[in-house]
Amino acid sequence: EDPDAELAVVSLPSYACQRHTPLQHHNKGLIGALSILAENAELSENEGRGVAFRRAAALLKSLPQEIGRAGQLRGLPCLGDHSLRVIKEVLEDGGCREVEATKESEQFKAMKALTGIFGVGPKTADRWFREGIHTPSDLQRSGHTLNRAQQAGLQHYDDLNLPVTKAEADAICLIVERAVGEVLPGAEITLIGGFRRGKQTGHDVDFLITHPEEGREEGLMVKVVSWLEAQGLLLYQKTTRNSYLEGKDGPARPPSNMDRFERCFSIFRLSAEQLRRTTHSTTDPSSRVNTDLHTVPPQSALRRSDSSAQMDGQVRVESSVWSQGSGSRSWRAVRLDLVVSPYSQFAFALLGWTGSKLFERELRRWAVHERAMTLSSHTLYDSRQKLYLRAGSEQEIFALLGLEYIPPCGRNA
Ligand code: 8DG
Ligand code: MN
Ligand code: MN
Repeated sequence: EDPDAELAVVSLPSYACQRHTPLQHHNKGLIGALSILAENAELSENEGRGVAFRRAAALLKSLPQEIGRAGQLRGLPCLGDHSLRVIKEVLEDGGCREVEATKESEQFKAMKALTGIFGVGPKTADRWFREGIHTPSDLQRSGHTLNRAQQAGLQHYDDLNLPVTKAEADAICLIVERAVGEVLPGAEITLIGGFRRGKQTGHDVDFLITHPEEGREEGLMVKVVSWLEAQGLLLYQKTTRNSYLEGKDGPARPPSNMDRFERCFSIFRLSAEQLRRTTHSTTDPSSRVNTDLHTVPPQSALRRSDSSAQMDGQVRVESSVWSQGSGSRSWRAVRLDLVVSPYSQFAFALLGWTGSKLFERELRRWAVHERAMTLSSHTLYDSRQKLYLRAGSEQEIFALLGLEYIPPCGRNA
């Protein structure tokens, strides 16, 4: 492969929602460098700077080949001066001083560690950092009063910072499906977030719940959460009735049913037995591979320990998460997000909660600046015609926005 070859891409559109951004891309080093700077900007609450680095990284993710030299980037959108400087340095020197300095900075490391606690955002983390608290252990020792979310976050810190596998997501899906079926027959549940985009791991599991008869979904969240709690499956939960005024979705006025939109942030107690049951019913035994403890293969967080299985007829659950230290664990904590939407808003909720976060931001930016429309997870408002546009599918929403349809796997911006 000739690194000096000009890129085959003549031009790429500038909004991420106009491009396919696959999960697998060809510029891992450059994207890694830009992502560190984006993360640092976000942790410093410099949103504009964060978005600029995210947009540059997303552009590189949508390129069909590896960049060998900076000249190949000529004419491409989304690459600001700072991002270009970083890219050039990485290409020429194999690394970037600003990125290395950021990675090694005490502040960056501490902010990452502290915001890695569920319930802790950059503001709180920064306050603690300035008090000399750099790690979760420092925080524990400090005697600070923590809210319920932060207490749970600290308690389950290690688990919640381990990636959630697709197999674990599938196991939780079966249980939530059962809960939903018990409390409201006919209700439908859809896996959203990163797993819907094809990711094999995530930081949490996200589900969208609805019922084909408009109105039947009302009060559904409380019932589902109560059912899960009664089974001892939730280690923490906070349910909110997402009134439109609290939302960050823009200036459009809500239709009357807006206040039915409910969500729940929770920590799920996934048992090894639940995971084992799902994996055994969904995977072909011949495809079950023995793996290194640190490299869990896609689709399978489990491996069967044949010797022990032969000895005592039991299957041991082993993966980087499930066998730590001496014995295997009987359960782990997993972040679980639930959203309930009325059927009439389902397509908007599906599009709005599938992500990625940058893709969503780009969709809304496109809507406002290119179409004079306001897109939210509830509706699309056309400010020229002064009316709400309805849609029954994601395809229809893309069409209303004048965009080519991008399937979930192409939304990994
Ligand atoms: P990961 O968990 O696999 O790491 O990534 P993800 O699934 O893409 O991220 P996420 O943090 O779970 O968020 C999933 C989507 O949900 C994301 O596209 C943005 C969307 N989302 C929030 N909060 C809110 C909100 O307050 N309102 C709306 N409308 N969407 C939100 O995370
Ligand atoms: Mn997610
Ligand atoms: Mn989530």
